[in-house]
Amino acid sequence: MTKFDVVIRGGTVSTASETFVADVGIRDGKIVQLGSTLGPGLEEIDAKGHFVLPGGIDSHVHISQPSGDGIVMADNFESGTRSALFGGNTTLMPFCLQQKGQSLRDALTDYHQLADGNCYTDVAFHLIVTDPTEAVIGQELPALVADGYTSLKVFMTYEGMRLNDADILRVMDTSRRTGALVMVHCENEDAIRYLIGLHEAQGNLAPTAHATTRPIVVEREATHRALSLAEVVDVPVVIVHVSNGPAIAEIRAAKARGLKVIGETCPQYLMLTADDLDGMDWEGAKFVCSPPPRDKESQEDCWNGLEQGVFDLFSSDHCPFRYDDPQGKLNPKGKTSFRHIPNGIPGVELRLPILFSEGVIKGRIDLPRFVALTATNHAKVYGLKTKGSIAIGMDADIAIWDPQLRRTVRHADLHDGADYSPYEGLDITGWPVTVLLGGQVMVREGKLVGRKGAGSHRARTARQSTEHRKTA
Ligand code: DUC
Ligand code: ZN
Ligand code: ZN
Repeated sequence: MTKFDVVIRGGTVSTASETFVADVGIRDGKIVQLGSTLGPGLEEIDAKGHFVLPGGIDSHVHISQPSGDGIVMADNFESGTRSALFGGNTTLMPFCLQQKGQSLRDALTDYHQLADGNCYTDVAFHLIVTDPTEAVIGQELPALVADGYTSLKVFMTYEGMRLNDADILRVMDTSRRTGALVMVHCENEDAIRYLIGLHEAQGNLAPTAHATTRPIVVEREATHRALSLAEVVDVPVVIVHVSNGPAIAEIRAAKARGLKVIGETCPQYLMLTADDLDGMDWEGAKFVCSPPPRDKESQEDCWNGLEQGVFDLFSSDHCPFRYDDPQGKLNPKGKTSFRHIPNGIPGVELRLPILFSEGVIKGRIDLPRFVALTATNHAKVYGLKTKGSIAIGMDADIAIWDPQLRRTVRHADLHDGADYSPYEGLDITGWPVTVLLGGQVMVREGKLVGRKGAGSHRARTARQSTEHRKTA
């Protein structure tokens, strides 16, 4: 009998629907057999007492994204994917930002140059459309969807990035025709501008004003609008990084009307509150992200959304900036006003351990739901056909977890390029210890053994394109 390349023996395997004890046989990078007495492997991994889970897929991360005005993101593809790997992930979906005046193709060329050969995990790029010219809508997007870039994000906030409703409708319409999936960042920029004006007039410039100028109502209104626009165009939509109950209620209502909505939330909305932005001196800058963390009630609402299926996706929105750095949070302007503090926090390495410890260990969600929220649903939603599950024929992207390992978060133990963690001091039970990408051991018992460049970009297949039902 041909040997397996690797056998993971005796672990507790979980998929999105069941949990069972099995050996996992791997050959040529794929899972080829599951059973109780598999033959030998060239490499044997003892997983008794451990969980054998699909490698995490983080479908919302920002890496090496141009951030304007002397600001530099803390992670490039090498550090970002290495950090992700230590957190039990095997695929990341970073955003490729189209800068104003730039073609999507050129943006992708730049992004591939940064990523290719430098990744420890697989990657699949989403596009960010900021300049939806006739050429972008009519030619570039359809061609790129055909080439496997099948999802894109639009912003309703951030001057220079946001689209107006007419342009969002145009992007949604081309997405319906091509089978691309639209993701929307929902915050009302004009309302935020108005509130910023009020705060600045009163001299409220500290980081905490970031949260008060982006209150729940601006997210709720934009969520309602994005869902309404998707309903008009008759297209599925992903509402990303949802932070609170009223926005969740909008998603529930749209689902009840029959719209296909995919909801996403992130660790910061379970673990942080706006009070964290009110730290000593300018320490609150460490927690500035958009939408901002809210309050205890919102945290509870987000947990309920995860438990009850309003959310299909749990992503990190990893968007790291160094804190004590003139190119990061404490840039010269950032020290004078919240308005100039770059938005975003690191989280790619702790997304899975946080949900495991706070969700599975504390009994809020079971292991199959954890797997669905962190891997399987991401693969299904974004068309990563061979990823996200432990099953025959799938890529052998696997994280082996020690469910009893307890560690306190210290940024010094993490692997990202930032100089702090927003979760410093958090006690976590349950960590990934060994991670395989395409059957290759990348992290063994907490030590990096894989090589940079083992991960590569994965093209995807689009959903079925559809006719507008109301024109039929
Ligand atoms: N907000 C975003 O829209 N993107 C990245 C990080 C953030 O805080
Ligand atoms: Zn966003
Ligand atoms: Zn984001």
